[in-house]
Order: sequence, then structure tokens, then C-alpha cells
Amino acid sequence: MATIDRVEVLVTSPGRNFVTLRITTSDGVTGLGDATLNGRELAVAAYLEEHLAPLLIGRDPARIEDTWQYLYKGAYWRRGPVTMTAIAAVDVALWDIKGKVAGLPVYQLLGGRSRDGVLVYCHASGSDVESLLDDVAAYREMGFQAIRAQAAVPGLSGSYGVRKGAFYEPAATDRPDEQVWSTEAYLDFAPSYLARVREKFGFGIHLLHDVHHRLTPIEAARFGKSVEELRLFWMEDPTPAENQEAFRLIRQHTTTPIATGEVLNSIWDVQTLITEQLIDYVRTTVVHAGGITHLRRIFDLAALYHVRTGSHGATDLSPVTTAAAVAVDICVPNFGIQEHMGHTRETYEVFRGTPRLENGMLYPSDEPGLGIEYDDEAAGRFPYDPKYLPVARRLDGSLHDW
Ligand code: KDG
Ligand code: MG
Repeated sequence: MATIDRVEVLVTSPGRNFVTLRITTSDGVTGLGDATLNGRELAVAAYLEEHLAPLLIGRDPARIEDTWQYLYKGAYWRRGPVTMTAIAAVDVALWDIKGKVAGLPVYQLLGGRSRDGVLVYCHASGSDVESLLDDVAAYREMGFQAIRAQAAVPGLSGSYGVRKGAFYEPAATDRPDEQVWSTEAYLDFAPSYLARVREKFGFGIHLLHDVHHRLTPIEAARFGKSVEELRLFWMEDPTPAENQEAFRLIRQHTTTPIATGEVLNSIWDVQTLITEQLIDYVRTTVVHAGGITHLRRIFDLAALYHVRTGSHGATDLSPVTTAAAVAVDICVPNFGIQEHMGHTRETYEVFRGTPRLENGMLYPSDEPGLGIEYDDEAAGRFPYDPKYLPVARRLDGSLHDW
């Protein structure tokens, strides 16, 4: 029997920070898992290095489920982003190894394709409505069929999702950026620019919008109602989801589809949302929700309640997560859509072999495992660069949800 011989935690910053776990077996097979938790990277790196690596040495790499249970139940302190990201990294690395040992891509181990490709949505944004419309046009030109639209609210520095430069980079050094937010200004403005996108591009594209946890349930209900005629694919994170029951109120008032879950980490965090059919899309991801093993459990529960998948896929999730996400997405019967922002050229120098993007669809690699190689030499050129996500403050100076 092969055993786990080596566990390495690799931290690099090719355009932004990534933490990667690499497990090597006594047969010399390596597996990769993403362990990136944006703005809190080193907490997961330490969890892996100090607490999980010593437990993994000598274990059978083939026992993925048992290892998952061992790390989850063995912690005693359950759930939470740091723990679930660390467990996810181990889980994904072990699936990568299993695929390489079997000589099969991971999606074949999960049951094989249920569809030809994975529909993705990209991010269009603008500092004003005209530049948002130009950006949507550019993404249409590139072949995307589903587009998230975000524009800066006039007079506010804190509009979520507006890209600066080539890549949206929500992080600053030293201290978090302090941004200004007004719910009233947003609610007055956002429906009008979404309407402009529909006017210009019609209903032939899927149109998405991320509220980014900024509204109370009743405000979210009002927003959802005001954009019903625009037939959004979804409104994302209309209200913070720690309080799952809050979504009942939104649901009672609007038929605009609801997506949530990118900051949630376990099946228990989405249990009420799913079983009461309070959402339409669950956005938990491989990296922050316990890996392939746990995410499939969430998605299977969701399938029973007509909830489809819509996994988070921002740039702060590494190409290892993209590959693992696509392996799951291509298999599960209740797939909905996959977020895909892509990465910088430097990131692709470190992580080689990402899934193929064509006409707004991602296709998994047919290499054994996940098909991603980690280039140590390239990674060494990009040392860790501490960064924080921004915070948002209301006009009176009090903190709001960013
Ligand atoms: O690190 C935080 C980002 O991943 C998040 O703000 C991105 O909301 C996001 C999205 O939908 O991509
Ligand atoms: Mg989001």
C-alpha cells in the first residue's frame, strides 16, 4: 500500500495570493489542493502545516472519505472557513492523486459527464453605465452567454464588483480600504442600469447581479421585485446568509431567482435554505466547503429540492479550484452555472493546464487527476504579499457588510 510521504504548503503571489497543498505519496504521485482564503491566507497555511500535515504522514491516500471524516470529526471544533478550507485542500489533493493512480480525470471517478461543457458567467462592470455597456459588449464578443453586471453607484466609492484595470482586485496592503456605502443610492440606481443592459442586449443573454450581502431582507425583497421584468438569471447574496431564515421574507415577495453560499462552508450552513426551497442556486465551492467530497453531499441535497448549483469562482480561488469545480459541475445532474473570472498571466505561469474555455463554456482536461501542474520555479518569483479585503461604511461612518 502506498502511503502519504510528504505534505507541503506552498504560498505564492502571482498577481494575488494563493495557498496550495501538495501531497506526495510513497510511489511518487503528487496531488494538489487549493487552500486559499482571501485576506486570511496564513491562517489556513498554519492550520495545514501545524495541525493536519503531521496527521497525514503515513496514511493511505486512497481513503478519501475516511480522511475527510478523520479531519472533520477529529478537530472537535467543527465547520468554519479556516477548518473547511484546510480539509478541502487535503480532499482535493487526494482526489487528484486517485485520478492519477487510476489514469483517469477526476470527473470520470465522479460518474462521468452529464453534459458536454460547463456554462460559465463572467464579470462585466463599469465606473458608469456607458462603460458597463461597453464591457458587456466586449464579453459578448468573446462568446460569453452569461454575464454578471455591476456599475459604480454615482458618488459612492463602495460599489461592489467594479473592476480596476485588467482584473478586479478587492484587496489592499496594510489596512483594509475604507469604502462608503449608501443602500438608498444603490436601490435607486441598480435597477436602472440592469434595465439598460436588457434594453441594449435583449433577453438572449443570461444576466446576473451580485448584491454582495448589502441589503436587509425587506430591502432585498424590494430590489428583487423591482427587477422582476428584467428576468435576471439570479440576484446573488441579497442579504447576509448567516441567518438562513431571513430568506423566507425575500421569497414571499419576489420571483427573482436567488443565489447564495459563497461564504458558507458546510451542508449545515445551507440546510434551511435548501430544504425550505428559499434559494434557487447554491454557491458553495470546492475550496471553502470541504472539498469535492463534501460539496457533492451539498449538491445532492440541493437536487432533492430543485436547487441548482452555481459555484463561486472569483480570481481569489486558484486554478486548482477551477479544475476541481469543473470536474464536479460536468457530472452533477443539478448543475446550474459556474462563475469564472479567469486569472492573470502570472497565475497561469504557476498553475499550468487550466480547463479549456470556449464560447462561454469550460471543458475539463482529460489528463489523469485534475490536470494541473504547479511550477515551483515560477512560484518562487512571486513571494507572499499580505493583503486585506475592503470594509464598507455607511454615510454616518458605521460599518456595513462589505
Ligand atoms: O474574496 C472575496 C471574493 O471572492 C468575493 O468578493 C467575490 O462575491 C464575489 C463573487 O461573487 O465572485
Ligand atoms: Mg459574490
